[in-house]
Amino acid sequence: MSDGFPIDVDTLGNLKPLNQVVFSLGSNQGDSVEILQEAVDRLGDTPDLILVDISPVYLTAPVGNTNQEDFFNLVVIADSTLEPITLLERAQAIENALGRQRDPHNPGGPRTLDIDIIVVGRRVSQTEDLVLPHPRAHERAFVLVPWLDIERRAELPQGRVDDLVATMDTSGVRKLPDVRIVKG
Ligand code: PH2
Ligand code: MG
Ligand code: MG
Repeated sequence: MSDGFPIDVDTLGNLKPLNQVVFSLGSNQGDSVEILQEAVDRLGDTPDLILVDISPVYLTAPVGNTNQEDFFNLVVIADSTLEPITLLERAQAIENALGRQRDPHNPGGPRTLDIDIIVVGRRVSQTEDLVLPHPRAHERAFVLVPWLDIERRAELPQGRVDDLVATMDTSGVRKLPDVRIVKG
């Protein structure tokens, strides 16, 4: 090639695939809206990760351990070249920085912040630390309803998210039209 930039094999060798990453965020302790905004800001500050879309915020009845406050939940879509394990480490670092206490006796109990990774592109993972796609996302209205708001064609191995939502009880999730979490 006589003009333009030469293509350098070292550069090509370092290219990493860009994946769509779907996060589910939840909080039912502390000032949840402020905590969720801070969490989204910190996700957006992550190198090699770009925020694409943020869902509306929902107030949701607790699933599992029902003896706790309602949750504020939302879904964040990003593009990233980071490995799933790196995304998990980042999510946990943000949880910890924003005051997450882990009670081993009550793992499903109240939390200031929970950041779960729902999918990383079409990557599958079955490690002790991370299962992808998230093994319970397909049955959780507090994940699927906000996700569908920002991605009408979302899919999981169990089916299209719109079909999954159509057959589930969504009475426990209420959109909060006056609450907005925004890109920083
Ligand atoms: N998270 C859980 C368990 N139950 N229920 C709702 N409504 N929202 C959550 O984010 C949630 C839950 C475990 O992380
Ligand atoms: Mg969770
Ligand atoms: Mg979690």
